[in-house]
Amino acid sequence: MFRTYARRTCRACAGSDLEPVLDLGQQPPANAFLLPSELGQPESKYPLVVNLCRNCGMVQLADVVPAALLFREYLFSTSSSQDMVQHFQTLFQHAAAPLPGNALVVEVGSNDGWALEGIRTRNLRLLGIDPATNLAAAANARGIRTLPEFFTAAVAQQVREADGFAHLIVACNVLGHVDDLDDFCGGVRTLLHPLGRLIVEVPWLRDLLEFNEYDTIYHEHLSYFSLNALITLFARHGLILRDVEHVATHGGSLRITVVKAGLPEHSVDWYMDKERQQGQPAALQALAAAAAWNKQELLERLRVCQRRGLKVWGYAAPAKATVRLNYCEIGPDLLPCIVDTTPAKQGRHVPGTHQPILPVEALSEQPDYCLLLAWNHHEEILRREEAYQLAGGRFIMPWAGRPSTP
Ligand code: JHZ
Ligand code: ZN
Repeated sequence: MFRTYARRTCRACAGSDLEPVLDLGQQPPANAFLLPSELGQPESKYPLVVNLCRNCGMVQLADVVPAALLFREYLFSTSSSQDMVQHFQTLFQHAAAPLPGNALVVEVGSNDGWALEGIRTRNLRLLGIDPATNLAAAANARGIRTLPEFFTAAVAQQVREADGFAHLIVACNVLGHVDDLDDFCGGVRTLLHPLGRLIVEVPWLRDLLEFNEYDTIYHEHLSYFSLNALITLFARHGLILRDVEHVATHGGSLRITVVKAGLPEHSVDWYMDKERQQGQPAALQALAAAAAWNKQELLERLRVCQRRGLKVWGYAAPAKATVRLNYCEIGPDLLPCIVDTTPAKQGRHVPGTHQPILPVEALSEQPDYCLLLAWNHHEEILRREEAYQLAGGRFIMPWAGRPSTP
């Protein structure tokens, strides 16, 4: 059992006016899928309490599980979704298009390196940085140079000394995982070329609140960003948030471009307005009730299926499945197993609720329904599992709604 530490200052503005707004109870680390031999042993669980900074509006976890426990061996790989690989490769292809020959491109949180693959044939120097030693080794084995490190100011300094400035730094779904964002921004300042760009993607707090995406709240995700919090953070480090796009990934994300010099474009004001219209403090207060409502509603639907003798399995074991199943207390009695395409997850069990994870080929047993726990990939999954649907199987969404039609 590792010890958590309580964070008392805001990760974006360094203020200390933090107010608890949601308590999801004691939860296991969402990606700590258990080996069969670990099933009988006591499991580590940690508090999952969300704070709001009343100064800058940043939403963030109160308790920090050590990063070394969460990220050094990582079972999630980007390449588990073809749509996501496509999304990131396209991002790199567009962002790299205007770069001078031989420019350095750095991806922070490069996972298994599949995003960088999108520009490997270009005349550029590519470098991935990712703390997961298993994933960095896989990327290196394919020739995508990857440092098995957390991105820190010290690592940025080392890279700059060895490779020079980076014209492009990309960090997708990584900022939320970083406890010391000041150190991260310091690293960006050190490594980014004066005319270079940092491109960041983070799930957007507005969408989390709008669509009740409480299952994306887990220990790995220390921050849930509003645009206002991002601007505040970068401004404290002399970095300018130049433009914003809204992208559909992970339930709705912001893609932002950050530069060392320049002026913000109109898109920044436009999305700031969207946040103001939502009225975030009120929407945050409603989140606890929305999560509790989902729990009751989902349990009821599963019980009805059980009473009618219908077989319901889970489809996909993303980190967010661990959160939803544990928070809703959905055990193997209501949902006996889960199928997932990731070989490293198969044969393991969901932390806390213990459903076994089977290969997707097990769907040939034709459960009546599959609860689609990786709802963010629903289009790809419905495409992929056509045979199951044609044979009469149906997907159901984890929020109240209709079964899908094939
Ligand atoms: P997916 C990850 O969260 C991890 P997770 C991380 N912490 C993060 O920040 C977010 O992304 C943004 C399976 N699958 O992408 C594969 C199928 O079985 O929702 C994966 O196990 N069949 C870095 O873990 C899971 O679903 C399929 O056809 O919540 C998807 O996990 C497809 C497409 C996926 O991320
Ligand atoms: Zn703050």
